[in-house]
Amino acid sequence: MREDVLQGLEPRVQMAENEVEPAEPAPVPRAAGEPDAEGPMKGRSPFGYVGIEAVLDQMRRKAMKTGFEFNIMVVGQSGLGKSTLVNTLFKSKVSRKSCTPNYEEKIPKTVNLQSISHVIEEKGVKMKLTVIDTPGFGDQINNENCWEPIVKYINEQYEKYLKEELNINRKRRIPDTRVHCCVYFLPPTGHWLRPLDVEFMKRLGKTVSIVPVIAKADTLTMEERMEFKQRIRNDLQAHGIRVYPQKEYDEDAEDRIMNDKIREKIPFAVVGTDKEHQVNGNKVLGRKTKWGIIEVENVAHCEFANLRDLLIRSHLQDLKDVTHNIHYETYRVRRLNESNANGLGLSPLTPVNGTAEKNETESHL
Ligand SMILES: Nc1nc2c(ncn2[C@@H]2O[C@H](COP(=O)(O)OP(=O)(O)O)[C@@H](O)[C@H]2O)c(=O)[nH]1
Ligand SMILES: [Mg+2]
Repeated sequence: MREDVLQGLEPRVQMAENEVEPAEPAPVPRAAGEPDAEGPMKGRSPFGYVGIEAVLDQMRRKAMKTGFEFNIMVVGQSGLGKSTLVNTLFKSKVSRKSCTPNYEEKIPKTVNLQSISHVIEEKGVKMKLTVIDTPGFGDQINNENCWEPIVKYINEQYEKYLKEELNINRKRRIPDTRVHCCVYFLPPTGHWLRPLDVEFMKRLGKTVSIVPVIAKADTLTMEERMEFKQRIRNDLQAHGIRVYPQKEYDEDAEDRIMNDKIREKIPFAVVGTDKEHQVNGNKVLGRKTKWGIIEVENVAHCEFANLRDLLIRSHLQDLKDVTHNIHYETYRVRRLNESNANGLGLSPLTPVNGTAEKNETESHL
């Protein structure tokens, strides 16, 4: 056979002639005119390379086309810088700042949940980011049960997803409103976890991935920060509170090493800002103080960059996976068991509100 014919049309036959006969029969040669599926591999040994790695490109292209959803909840007292930090994280006005100037007057009667969605696009990748703000949390003198609306909201999103999954004509892509991460803001007191913090993280830790942060860390000295962080870690351990990333969800040794580094640093002492300043001729995000400019993204100044890297650059997909495979799965199993125990089968799920309240009561026992 002529070389050009072999190359263009029957590469496998050519190899069989030139090399050792393969153990398995060579695949049927493509007919003339059929597209060359081997693309860049033409001319190389077809037995040495299959091209499976190209699936990564396919996944990437698909993911870019469909985009993805990420839902982040911020919890903490008013004025701790929640809105500012979310804006700093996504470098845009994604979270509404409180506009009422008088602090006393803006305290709402109850915790009031607000969710705002934005589509953020960077280098062709689209992300639908939803920020769920919880104004009013911990603002009252008696904060008993102020976590209830939050538990209710989280469970309602699981219930919505479950209902969609159980639908006979279910959507190909179920809209995902589940909370993938809950950033819990600790006031920079420099003391210990308050009973409210313990209660909140204890109750919510098994339902959602919690990332605690020390808010407005610029108000503490470096020594105070280190001490406060250590005390918080001790308190978390003493109360059996598991925050993200949990040791038991590490998938392998590599995960463990990476996550151990994060666990050593938790809670991140963060500073947020919406202002840029000139430092050595460069524009940086920072807060101007009497002592100079605190650069938000400089790891020598605060741990904002560590938080950003965890939430967006290194663990975003893992947060989604943990939400789906662990928190949602726990919810799903419990709900399906409940339905079976009631002899109702799967379909007649109680309405979202009723269910959420029921689960909420259970989780408070
Ligand atoms: N010192 C300091 N002030 C901050 C920080 N982040 C936000 N603030 C200020 O604190 C006030 C309340 O911030 P805001 O984001 O509205 O708090 P939220 O009520 O928790 O959403 C604003 O005046 C912010 O400029 C921070 O990291 N350090
Ligand atoms: Mg706010």
